[in-house]
Amino acid sequence: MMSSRNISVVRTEIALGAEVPLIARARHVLHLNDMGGWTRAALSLYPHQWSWDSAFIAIGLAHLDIRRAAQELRTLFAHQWMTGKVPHIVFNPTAPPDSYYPGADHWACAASSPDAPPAPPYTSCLCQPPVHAIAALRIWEVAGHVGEKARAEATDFLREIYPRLFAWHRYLATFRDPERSGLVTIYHPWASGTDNSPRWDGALAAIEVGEMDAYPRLDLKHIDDPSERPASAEYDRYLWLVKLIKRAGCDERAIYRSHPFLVKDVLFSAILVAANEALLEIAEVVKASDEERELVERWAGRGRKGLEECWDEKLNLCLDYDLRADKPLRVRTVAGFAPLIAGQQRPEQLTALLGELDSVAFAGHPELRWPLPPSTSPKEMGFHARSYWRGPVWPVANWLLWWSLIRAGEAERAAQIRRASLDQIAEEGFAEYFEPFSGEPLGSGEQSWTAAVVLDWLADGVRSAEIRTA
Ligand code: 9WN
Repeated sequence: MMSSRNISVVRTEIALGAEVPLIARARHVLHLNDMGGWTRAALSLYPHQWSWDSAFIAIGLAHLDIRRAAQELRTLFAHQWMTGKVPHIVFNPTAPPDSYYPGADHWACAASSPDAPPAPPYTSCLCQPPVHAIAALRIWEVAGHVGEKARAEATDFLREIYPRLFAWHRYLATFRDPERSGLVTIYHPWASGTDNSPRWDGALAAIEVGEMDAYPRLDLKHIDDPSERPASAEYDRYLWLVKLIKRAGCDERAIYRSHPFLVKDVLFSAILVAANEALLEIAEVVKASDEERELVERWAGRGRKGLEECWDEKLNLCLDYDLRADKPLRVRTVAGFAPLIAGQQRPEQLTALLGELDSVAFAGHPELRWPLPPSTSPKEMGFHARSYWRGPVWPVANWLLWWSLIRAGEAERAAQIRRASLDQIAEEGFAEYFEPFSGEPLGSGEQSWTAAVVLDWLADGVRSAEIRTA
């Protein structure tokens, strides 16, 4: 099981003075995006509440204000569906109508599903990787360092959120894995959180886009260079898949029967394994029933088994599986480190994964500005240094690797990722992602989750209390 004690293993001595400007800047980004009870993912490009962004944001907020961190998750889970699904976006009713597409109007259909929460606010009917239990546990751990009152409040929060987290994980283990493979099925690249990754190219190529109305690329208004965002051919497919999901009435079973994009996502599944471990720790705190704990343990075990079956010995990585084509999607991306993220990997597998991470295919590439893994290996055909998840370095992906390396007992490697990430952000700002060779900040500026992971990394070297007052 994951231990809160391990988290502080890589504490390094940082002079508080040297880091204060970064702390203040990170606080400023979260403050700027604070909508009162929830945080927009970014100032202009993403004016709504995104599911996994909010989980990372809660982790960062824990170091500033425990109550506000808890509120971030509470607000998100207030829009949980009857099935247990946590929607990938909760739309901000006050966002200008032409700020994001597809927005609330486009997804309003989801509200007609008998499983949807009351609207407005509207939600999408997709979901994103389940970082939430990890975040809830992190809030409770940080509260323990703050003092008895904070810990007691955080324990109350865990009691409140536990049944919702349990329902969320049960939804993923059932609706999203009818085969009981331990692997989560996604039916849209947006659900993976790594939208235009070449992980999905093979599965998307098989999709024939039918009749569609013209649509606006509002996302392109917020960035300088269109190549930083997904291409039109990709967007056509994203919107076609949304159309099919709407046509199926957002009904999970109907989608599963007819949808052309059904993929077992190893990164999503690995995060779920780690989140189930976190949920077990939460279950212990809130004294959940033995029956529920056994179920969560079973889900985690099944997840590990499923990931094992997706292991590719030649690539030393885990591969997603295309259910429609009935074959693995053979592309080297950061998602391939899934067993590391799930934790408790076999020793030989850990060695293989670390070798891959350090190799020229990832963080050991000699031309990198910082030794941080590009989202897609530069050795892949689908690699593109500026395009979104096709190559740029993403701080949240690095946070996941850092956190996983600590749990795997790889403190030194974890410290390297943390240091390089902090250097990158201190120099280039709180961008959504970075060009791996030049280090240029790309995508959105003032991205909330970038600020959040910075706060969590800094808490590793300075106490949260000092972050609160900096
Ligand atoms: C679609 C908000 C989200 C992240 C995703 C990232 C991007 C949206 C988009 O932004 O996705 O959900 O419009 O591109 O890929 O991981 O949650 O930050």
